[in-house]
Amino acid sequence: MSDENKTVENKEPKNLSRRGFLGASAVSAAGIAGIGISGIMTPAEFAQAAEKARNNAHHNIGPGELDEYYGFWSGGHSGEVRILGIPSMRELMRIPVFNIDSATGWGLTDESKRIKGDSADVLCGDAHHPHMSMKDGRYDGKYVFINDKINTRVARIRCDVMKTDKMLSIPNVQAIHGLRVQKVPHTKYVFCNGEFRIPQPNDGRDLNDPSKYFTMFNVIDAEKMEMAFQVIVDGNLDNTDADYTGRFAASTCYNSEEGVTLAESMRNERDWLVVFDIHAIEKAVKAGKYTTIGDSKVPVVDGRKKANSQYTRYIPVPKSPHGINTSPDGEYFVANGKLSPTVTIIAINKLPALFAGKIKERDTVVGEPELGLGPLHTAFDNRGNAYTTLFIDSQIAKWSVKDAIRAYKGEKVNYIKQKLDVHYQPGHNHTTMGETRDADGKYLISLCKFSKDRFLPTGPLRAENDQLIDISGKEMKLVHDGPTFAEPHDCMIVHRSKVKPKKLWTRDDPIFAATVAQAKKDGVTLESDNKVVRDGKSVRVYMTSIAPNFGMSEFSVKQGDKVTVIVTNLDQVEDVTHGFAVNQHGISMEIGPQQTSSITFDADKPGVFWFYCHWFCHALHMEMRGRMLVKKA
Ligand code: RUQ
Ligand code: CUA
Repeated sequence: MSDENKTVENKEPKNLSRRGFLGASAVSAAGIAGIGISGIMTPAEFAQAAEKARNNAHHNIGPGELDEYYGFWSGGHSGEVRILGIPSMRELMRIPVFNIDSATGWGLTDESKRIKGDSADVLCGDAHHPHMSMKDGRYDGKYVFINDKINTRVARIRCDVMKTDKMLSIPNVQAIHGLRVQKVPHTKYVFCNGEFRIPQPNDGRDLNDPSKYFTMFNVIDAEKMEMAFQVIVDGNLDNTDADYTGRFAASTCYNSEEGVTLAESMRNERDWLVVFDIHAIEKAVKAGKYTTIGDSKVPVVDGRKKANSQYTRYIPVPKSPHGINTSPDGEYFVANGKLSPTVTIIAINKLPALFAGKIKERDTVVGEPELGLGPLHTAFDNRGNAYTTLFIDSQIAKWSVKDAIRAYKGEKVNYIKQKLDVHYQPGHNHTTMGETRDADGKYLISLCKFSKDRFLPTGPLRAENDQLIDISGKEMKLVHDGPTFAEPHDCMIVHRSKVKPKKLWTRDDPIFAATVAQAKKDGVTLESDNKVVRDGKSVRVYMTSIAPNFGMSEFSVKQGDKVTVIVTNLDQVEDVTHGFAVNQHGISMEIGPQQTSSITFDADKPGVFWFYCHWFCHALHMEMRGRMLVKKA
């Protein structure tokens, strides 16, 4: 890297379109022109040619070209979140969240441990549902929230730096599963479900008395990342979604039987959708009408049927519903049947009457189309169509919401428009911008749990298959197979215009503010000083980095010291990240341009230990190293 590369380049991001984003329009125009040369096309021929060009063009993003959308993929039990470019399906980045990550040091660095807080020692997670914060029902590009089902946590990713910046353990529940954000007026709250019922209090006294078990709906203050309140419910809670008025959220329940075994939880022909009146609950909490559980100070209200409250209503729906999705026009909740071949359409504008006691629960149901076997999740376009995954049938059913409602009224209409085979057993699906008012009906992702024969076999464990489907035309067209590692559980797709990532860190970033504050106390200027500060047995080693050098080529400590190495990357060049790794100590971290990172370890072995930079940064990257000298105690 020459010196000119090291000059400050802190201009506004380049206009993406300058890259000659070869969207569908350019290629389709070329394709159509090619066909058209031999003669004048009839409208039918033109339509056919346009269709063909569309099929060939949309997802074809060439080398050096940029995608139109960011896709945020949950990594399931790998515990991370991944960013994909859509429609190319290229993986752009991995964001470690609940896992530990060797490359970035997530879970090892002092900054990440501070962010993980009380769960700093928990090294795994099951990340299901990534959802971006919104304003007026549209993505605002600020945060992505993600749940951890294994350890009952919710984390937040800051989209300017694409790093996890907050993590919260949810008290008094187990297995946070469904997670969505309040869409309107903005994401004040994150809603998330405790899936499994547990004894309350869960202190060993009522292990085997299921009548003492319950679970709760959890509401988090999105900006503070603190609990706002919890709502006790009957049954259990699976998935959730919010409406476009800001008043309601709804969660599916597959265990209305309140059983603790599979057989017990499958007895009923109908389970339910529980609808929460967020405004009523907020009001009660403000008025102090709540209780608390154990040591937790979180306000808890009772939304069980027997409490006869204004907080909840339970709408019966066929057997073991799973996904719940709000249509982007704000009109309907669609609950997906799982063990029933149907989905249930609930009119959101009837919910105020239900809460006012003017109509009955089932009066809110305006459609119950039969779609096929194992409906799990539904996505939407901007033309009134819904797309439902059929797990057992390995298909996506495309259907018209309006026609399904007409059919429910008794009209003879075929609401199913197409069924497309996917490969195989789809769980979630997601359309471009489809969970917002900006649904654009261009692409659909089908997250298939099995790939079987679609890829070269890799031993007993196989990739999963994320399929890209073009839905912009009359018919759904499968255009790409995307093998992925365990387990893209869910995803969401955001137009690139909504996301504004930084090129460099800012020196006052809150992610490393505590480290900066410590340096101040130690009288260290991070941007220039290279020195060792001793504080009893605690030793803080401050160094800078600028390609291809660390500010220190060696430092000395004593056996038995607790050593914290704090590295400040002075490079101001886009994309020049350094690393810091220490031999034989399990120490590894990333230091992005202008970032400060720190990591703490015990110097328990006397001797010479090399430290080095492990992010390839310069022609002399291999030489970017030094010695830690540990004197014998
Ligand atoms: S759930 S496959 Cu964890 Cu999102 Cu439906
Ligand atoms: Cu710095 Cu490699």
